[in-house]
Amino acid sequence: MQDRDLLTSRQIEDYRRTGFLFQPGALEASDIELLRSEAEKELSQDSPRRTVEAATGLPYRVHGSHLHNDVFSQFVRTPQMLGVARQLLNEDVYVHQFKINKKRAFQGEIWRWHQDFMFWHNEDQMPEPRALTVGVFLDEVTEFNGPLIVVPGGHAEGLINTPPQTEGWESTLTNKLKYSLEDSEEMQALVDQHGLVAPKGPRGSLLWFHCSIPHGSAQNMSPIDRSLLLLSYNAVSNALPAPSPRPEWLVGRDFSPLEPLEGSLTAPSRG
Ligand SMILES: O=C(O)CCC(=O)C(=O)O
Repeated sequence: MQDRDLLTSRQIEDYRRTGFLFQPGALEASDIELLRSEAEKELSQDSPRRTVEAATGLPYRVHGSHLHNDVFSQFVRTPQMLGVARQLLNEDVYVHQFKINKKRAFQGEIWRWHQDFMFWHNEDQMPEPRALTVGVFLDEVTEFNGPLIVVPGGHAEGLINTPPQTEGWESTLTNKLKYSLEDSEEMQALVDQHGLVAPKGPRGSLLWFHCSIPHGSAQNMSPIDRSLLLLSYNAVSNALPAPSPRPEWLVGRDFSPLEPLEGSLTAPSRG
């Protein structure tokens, strides 16, 4: 199958206009179960790539698993991910960032409004907003467990000027966001104009979104976990021009075009 066959021209037009594309229940059940169990393994292993809640010491985020875990390294190259990213960005891509965010039942915290490109431009010198993220629903996402909310069409307005609210790259690991759109008049105006959308769906749903779309998510006060795998691709022509102090597990430095995986995702062998 060629990349051009993965999405219809209508889906691509919708993505360009709204800045997002939702594919409910798109992944095979066996693939999503494999990703879920590998995500739990990643979250349970102590590592500098893992971020824990200050109050409880419980992990809620891990970065860079595609560089350390064979299933995730395969996953970023599956045609369903890589092919769609190439179709939407219209060129070869590499992985700029990979993270798993677990928003725990009863506890999972808010992610304030932000634009990913604000971080990638200011912290990593990414030249242009030619990057995107796919959010893979590792759990069912409902209105109760903190769905990701986007401002449809908000990507087209470009970056909203936001002064840094914390210092140092380490603060970009946590949900105390360095560049947050909270209290921003521009954000208010965008929502007045475009409204808000929170795509919801079963495990294995895919939410593609443009790196400039304003987004965020509320606390999870429900008794149901909400884990989200966030895989960000950048166009090869938009590779970072200079080193950044952020480590490679946080910001991709291998700018070679990714080649598609042949065959299907394979579970690690036991023993
Ligand atoms: O997990 C979420 O709900 C949002 C996280 C997010 O936007 C991010 O990590 O940049």
